[in-house]
Amino acid sequence: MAKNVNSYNEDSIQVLQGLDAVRKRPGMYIGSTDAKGLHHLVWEIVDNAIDEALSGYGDKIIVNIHIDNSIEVIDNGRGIPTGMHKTEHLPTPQVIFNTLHAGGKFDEAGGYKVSGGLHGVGSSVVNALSEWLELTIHRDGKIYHQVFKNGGKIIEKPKNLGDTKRTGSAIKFKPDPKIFSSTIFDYKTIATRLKESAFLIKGLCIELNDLRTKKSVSYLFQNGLVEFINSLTQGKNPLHDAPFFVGNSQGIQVEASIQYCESAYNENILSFVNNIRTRDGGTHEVGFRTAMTRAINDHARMVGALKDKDPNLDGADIREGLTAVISIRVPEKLLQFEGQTKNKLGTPEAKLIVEQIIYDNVKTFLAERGQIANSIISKSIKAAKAKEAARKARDDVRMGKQKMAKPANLIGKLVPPQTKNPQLNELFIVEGDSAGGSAKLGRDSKFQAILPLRGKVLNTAKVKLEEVLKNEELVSLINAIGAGIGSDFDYTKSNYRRIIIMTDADTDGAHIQTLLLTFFFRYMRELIENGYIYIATPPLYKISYKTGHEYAWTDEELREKVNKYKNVQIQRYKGLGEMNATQLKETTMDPANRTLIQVEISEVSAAEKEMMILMGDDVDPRREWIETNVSFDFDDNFTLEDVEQYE
Ligand code: 0R9
Repeated sequence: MAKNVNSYNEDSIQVLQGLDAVRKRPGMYIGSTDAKGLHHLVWEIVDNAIDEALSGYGDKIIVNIHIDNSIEVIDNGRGIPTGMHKTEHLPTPQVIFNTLHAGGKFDEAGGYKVSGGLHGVGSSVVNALSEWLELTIHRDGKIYHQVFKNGGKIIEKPKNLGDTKRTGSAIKFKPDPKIFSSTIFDYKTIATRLKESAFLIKGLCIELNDLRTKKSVSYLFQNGLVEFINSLTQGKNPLHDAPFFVGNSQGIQVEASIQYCESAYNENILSFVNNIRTRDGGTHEVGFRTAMTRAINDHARMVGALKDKDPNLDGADIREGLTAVISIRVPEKLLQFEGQTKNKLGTPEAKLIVEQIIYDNVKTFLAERGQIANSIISKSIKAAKAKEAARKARDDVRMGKQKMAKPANLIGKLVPPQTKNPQLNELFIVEGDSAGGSAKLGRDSKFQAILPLRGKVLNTAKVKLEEVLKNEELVSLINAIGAGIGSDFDYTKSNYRRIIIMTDADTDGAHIQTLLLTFFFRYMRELIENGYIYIATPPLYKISYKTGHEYAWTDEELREKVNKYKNVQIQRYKGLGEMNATQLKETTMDPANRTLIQVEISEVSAAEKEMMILMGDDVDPRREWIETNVSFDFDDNFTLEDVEQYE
C-alpha cells in the first residue's frame, strides 16, 4: 500500500490498521490536501455509489453540497450490508468505514467491484480525513444510522432510526479543515465530473444540488457515449452522426464512439478505464489508434482510393479532426496502471482486445456508410498534403528562402537578450510599438527580450498551418521562440524559459491575449502544458504622495491607498504606452516586484471546447457561454467617475 495503491495486498494491510496512518500521510491516499485532494473525497464516495449502479442495483445518485460545505452522496442501491462482519465481529459498516482493509476483504468475497482508485478503502479514507461523517442505510426494512467524528472515531453505537420501505445508502461528511488547505467545494468541478460519469453510464441519473447557491443540475443520458461525443464536437461541423461501438472479450468490455468534424484540426481522444479518465492513455488507446489506422487504410485500398503503389495513410493524418471517446471496463484481476500519476493503463490484454473490437466496428461502419468513408479518406489525404506543404515552408524558412511571410519589418523588431541562456531567458510579447519602446528601455537586457506586435494577431482557431506560416506577426514569434511549429514543435528547444504576454489592461488587450493563447494552444501546446506561458499584470493606477508613490492593480487597492495617504495624485493608466520605462520595469517586468499569471490547461478537452466556442464560427454557443460565465455585476461602490475626480 505504501508504495503503490494498485499492489494492495494482505501483507500490506497488516502494516496500516488504523485511520491515523491516513491522517498522518493523507497525500499517499488522495494525492494532495489542496482543492484537488478535497474533491478526491467526493469522487471516492460517488464511485462507490456508481459501482452499485453498475452491479445492476439502483439508477439514481444525488449529490448535495450543504451550506456548511459538508457534502452528501445518496444512492438507491441495495444499501451497504448492515449485519455483523464474519471475521471482524463488528457491524459491517464499521469495518468498511473504520479500517483500511475493508475493501480488500470484500473483494475476495467477490461482492464488490471497484471503479475507483483506492480499491474499496475509499470510504475509510474519507472518514479518516473528515471532521464528521454520517451514515444512513435503508436495508432489510430498517434505517441504520451511525455518526463518526474527528477522523473516524466512533462516538456512539449504530442506531435504528425506524422502518423503511426503500433501500439505499447515504453518506454525508465534512472534510477536516485541519487536514485540507481548502474545504470549499467547487460546483463546476463537481458538476463536470458528475456529467462525465453520467455520459459513461447510460441510463444512470446523477443529480447535483448546491444548497449554498441554490444551483441544481441533473444528468441522464440514454445514449451515453454518443451524447458525450456530441457535447465535445459542438460547433465543429461534424461530418456524420456519431456511431456507437461495443464489444466484449476475456471479461474486458469495450465501448466507443467517434466523430470526424470539418472544423477540427487536432485529434481529441478521451479514454476511460472503469469510469476513471486515463489522461496518459495506455494500452487501450494504443489499440484504438492502431485499429483506426488499419481500418481506414484497408477500406481505402478496398474502394481504390489508395492504389497498390501508394503508401499507407499515416495514423496522425487519419486522426486529424477526429474526436473519440473510449470507455473500457477491466476486471480487477487484470487491472494494471502505470506512470507517476497512475493515469495510464498498463494491462497488456487491453491492446489487442480494443484493437480487434474497434477494427471490426469501424470496418463495418465504413462499409455501410460509403459517402462518409470517402470524406474521411479525403480529409486524411488533405491532412497529409497540408503537412507536406508546411514541412516544405518550414524548410524554406530554415534555408533562408522567403516563401513564408516576409517578416523583414518585424523580425528586425525582436530585441534579443545579451546572453544566450534558454533556461533563464524571458520573452515579452508586447502590444504596440510605443509600449514596445518602454519595455525595451525598462527590461533587464541581460536576459529579457522584447517582441512588439503590431495590430491584431491572426485568429488561429479557424486556419490551417499553411495560413499561419503566411502571417508576419506569428512567423516572427515562431522564429523568436525557435522551437519549430505544429507537429515538429519541441518545447525543449525554446530559446526562452518564460514567454510573457504583456498587453494593455483593457478589452483589446484581453482580445490579443486570447488570440495569442489560441495560437499557443493549437500549435505550441507543450509550452502551456510545461508552464512556459505567462501573462503580465500591469497596474491600473499610480498613486503619488508627498514622499513617494505606489501602484494599485484593483479599484479596491486604489481606495485603500487613497485613504492611507490622503493628499494624493492619481494617474490612471489607459495602456502600457502611458508608462515610462522605469514604471513598467518596477511594476510589471522586474522579477523582484512583478506578479505573473502562469497559464495552465487543467482540462485540455474543456479548454479546447471553450476555445472553439469562443473563437469558432457559431454564434449561439458563444452567446450561451457568455451568458453563463460572464458576470455583468460591476462594483458600483467606487467607480471610474470617482477616480476622475482625483485626476
Ligand atoms: C452513497 C455512496 N454509496 C456507497 O458508498 C455504497 C456502497 C455500497 C455497497 C453495496 C450497496 N450499495 C452501496 N452504496 C453492496 C451491497 C451488497 C454487496 N456489495 C455491495 C449486498 O447487498 O450484498 N457496498 C460497498 C462495499 C460493500 N457494500 C461491502 F463491502 F460491504 F460489501
